[in-house]
Amino acid sequence: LPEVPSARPGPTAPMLPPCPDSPPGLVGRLLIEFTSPMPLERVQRENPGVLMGGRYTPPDCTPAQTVAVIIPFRHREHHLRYWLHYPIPRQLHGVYVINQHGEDTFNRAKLLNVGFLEALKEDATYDCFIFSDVDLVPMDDRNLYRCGDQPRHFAIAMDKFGFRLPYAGYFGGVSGLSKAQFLRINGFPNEYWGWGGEDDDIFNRISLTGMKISRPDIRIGRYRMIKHDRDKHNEPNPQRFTKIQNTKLTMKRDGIGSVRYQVLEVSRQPLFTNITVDIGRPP
Ligand code: UDH
Repeated sequence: LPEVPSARPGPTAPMLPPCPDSPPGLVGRLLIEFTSPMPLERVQRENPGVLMGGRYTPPDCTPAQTVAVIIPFRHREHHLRYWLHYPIPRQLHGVYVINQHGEDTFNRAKLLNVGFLEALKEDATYDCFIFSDVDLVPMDDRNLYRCGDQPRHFAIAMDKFGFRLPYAGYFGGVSGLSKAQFLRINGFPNEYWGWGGEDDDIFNRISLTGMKISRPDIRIGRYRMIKHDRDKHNEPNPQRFTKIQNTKLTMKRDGIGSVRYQVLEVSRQPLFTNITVDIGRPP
C-alpha cells in the first residue's frame, strides 16, 4: 500500500498577539444611572460579540488571563440588567450568575464557592475570579477586572459610603483572586448564613496566609450601588461578630474543600450562564 502521509494537525486558531495591558477605547469616568428602564434585549443588542452563556474573547488578541466573574444572586433580575449594560462585562471571558434556589436564608460566600467550582468545570483554563455583587456598577472603566500577585479589592469607594473605604479591612462588594490565591485560603467560608461577616472572614483568611490586599487608586475604584431595600431571608447574621474572631480555627475545615451543594439547572443565557443551586439551609 502506498504510504499515506498522516495528516498533521493544523493550527485550529490563528496565533494572535497578546492583548495590550490596557484595552483600547477606555474612557475613564462613566456616567452611571439607574432610572431609565433597561430591557434585556437592549443589553443584548449592545453586546453582539458576546457568545451564549456570556463568553467573550477579544477577536484580535490573546488575553493574559482567563477571567470569570461570579455573581451571587436571588430575585435581582432588574439589577442584573444594569450590571450587564455597563461596560465591565465586555472585558470578561465568562459571567456566572449563581442563583440560590428556594427561600431559605441567603448565603453569599457559599454561592461564590459554588461559582468558582462550576466555572472551572466548564472551562479549566479560568485563572482569575472576580466576585461581584449584582448591585455594584463601577464608575470608571480603568478599574480593570484582572488578578494580580495579591488578592484585589475593587469596590473601595462606593457612593453609599461617601466614596471612601468604610474601614481599613473592608473587602466587600467586588473582589478578585487568582485561582492559586483562592485555593491558598481554602476558598470562602460556607457557614455565614444571612447578611454580614463573610467578607471580613475572607479578609482574615487573606491576612492569615500572609497575603496583602491590593487596591486601585481611590479616584478609580468608585462604584454606584443600585438602591434597594433589605431582602427577605437575608437578615443580619447575629453570629457574625463571634465567627470572624475564629477564622484561624475554622478556615482549614470550612471552605472550598468542604462545600456541599446540588446544581439544579445550568442555563446558558445570551449574556451570562445561570446556575441554580441548592445550597441547603442553616443548621
Ligand atoms: N443578593 C441577592 N439576593 C438576595 C440577597 C443578596 O441577589 O436576596 C446578592 C446580590 O448580589 C447582592 C449581594 O448578595 O448585591 C449582597 O447583598 P446585599 O445587597 O443585600 O448587601 P448590601 O450590604 O445591602 O449591599 C444590605 C441591605 C441594605 C438595606 C438598606 C436599606 N436602606
